[in-house]
Amino acid sequence: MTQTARLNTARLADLPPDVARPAYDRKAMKTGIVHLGIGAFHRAHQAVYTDAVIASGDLWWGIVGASLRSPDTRDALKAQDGLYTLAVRSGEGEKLAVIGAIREVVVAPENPAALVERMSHPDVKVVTLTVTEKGYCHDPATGRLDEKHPDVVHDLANLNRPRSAIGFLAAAIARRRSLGLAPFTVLSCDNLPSNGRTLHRILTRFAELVSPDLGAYVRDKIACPDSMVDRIVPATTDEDRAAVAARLGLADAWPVMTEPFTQWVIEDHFPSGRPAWETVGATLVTDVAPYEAMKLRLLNGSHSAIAYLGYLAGYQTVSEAMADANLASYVAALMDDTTATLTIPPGADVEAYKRSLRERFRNPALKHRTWQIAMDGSQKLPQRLLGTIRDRLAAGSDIARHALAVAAWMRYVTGTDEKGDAIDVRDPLAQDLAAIARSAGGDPAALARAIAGVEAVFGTDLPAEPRFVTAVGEALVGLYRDGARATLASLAHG
Ligand code: CS2
Repeated sequence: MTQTARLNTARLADLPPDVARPAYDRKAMKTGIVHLGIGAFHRAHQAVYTDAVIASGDLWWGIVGASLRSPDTRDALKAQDGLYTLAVRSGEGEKLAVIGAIREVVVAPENPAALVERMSHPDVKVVTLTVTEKGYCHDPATGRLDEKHPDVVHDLANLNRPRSAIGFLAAAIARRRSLGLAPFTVLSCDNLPSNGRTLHRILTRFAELVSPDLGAYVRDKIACPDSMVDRIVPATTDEDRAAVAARLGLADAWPVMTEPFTQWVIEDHFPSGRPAWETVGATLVTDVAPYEAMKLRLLNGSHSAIAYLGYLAGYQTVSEAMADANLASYVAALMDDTTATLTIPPGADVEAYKRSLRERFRNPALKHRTWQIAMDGSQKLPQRLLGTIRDRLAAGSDIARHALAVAAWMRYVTGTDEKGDAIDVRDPLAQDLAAIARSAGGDPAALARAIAGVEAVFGTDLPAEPRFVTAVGEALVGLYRDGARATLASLAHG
């Protein structure tokens, strides 16, 4: 059997007619953007908007993507000249488009100086980031730089060969400044609260620790606009690769799978210029905060609740979990509880938004694993669930539903599921949390109190708040006694 030929520039013309492809001169593109963290999410979101801007005739905005850890994406895309397939899936079928915006992928650990050089090129106007919550080397409860983080300690001592996104940004900002180049704008596209402001605070502090002078420069000269990004992008599986290859008639080592919905709201503050993303569907605004809180608390908050409760209930994917009527009605009620804490963005219909979220979660064509969303909960809970809990406590409202989601996370991070099988817990605090679980000796109320004491997640206020500790304790006792399915059933019918 002959091997299927690989997707690349020379084969674009062989694609079936219903597959969209770049119709612009890729060789004429400049590199206006360097992206840190070139995972599936970037390739299904920002790169797609940017591809559309380039297709409209502005060739300035080609992207150099950087992997801060593994060479996998570079290895996949190199033989494809940076081309890859975007597969948009819904119950009605699948649409494929080959995306051409990525010019090159570099692997930071192989040659950190080369990435700093790319970022220091005069053509670069914007550096975008999707490095996940934990990539900010911060304390999730306070949003401040974690000065003891091993990568921060390393990068402060070795700024000529950084490891972290923060280290690369500081090194490239310093280099551009020494070359007399205008600074780039840094656009965070991660699910952090006030992601631009948070990044600016973290980066300024890091730069101050390099030198007071660099600290002042970052504080005064580096723009970090806020942005809200939204598109569900499950990890690509081998089954997905095979299905895409069958349709393309060509092999793509790393297509990205996503849903029809996409949204990008960006604070319009780019002193060095930016792509005209507003011409291809993005919304440029002066204040992202209400959009971001609505999305983080409603979409991501519900996602995390579905991930932990769904996983414990034995559901592999979000759509499978949403097919459990009791879980679905809990999610609807959780969203209603959250709504009271939100400032609704101008013109938004929050009830329609909530309905559309539930519809998206039910998309049967997306195999979005509960395990994938469950990752890094210690970094996600504060902005997804704990802010809502704080606001509801301040208003004197009941927090039982949100406390149940937090309790499900606590049970999940003990590392043992309801059948007694091990859970592969991926979280920077996994070991600490497992040790706390062992010391609680199987008593759920003690476990809830002990985990609620983890300051990096819960701050200093929530552990001292009896209404919080009691609600989470009761929920965890119930989860251990009855299991997730029965707990959700009694909520729905009780
Ligand atoms: C998810 C998000 O994995 C997760 O934690 O909640 O990646 C979610 O799919 C996106 O934020 C949707 O925009």
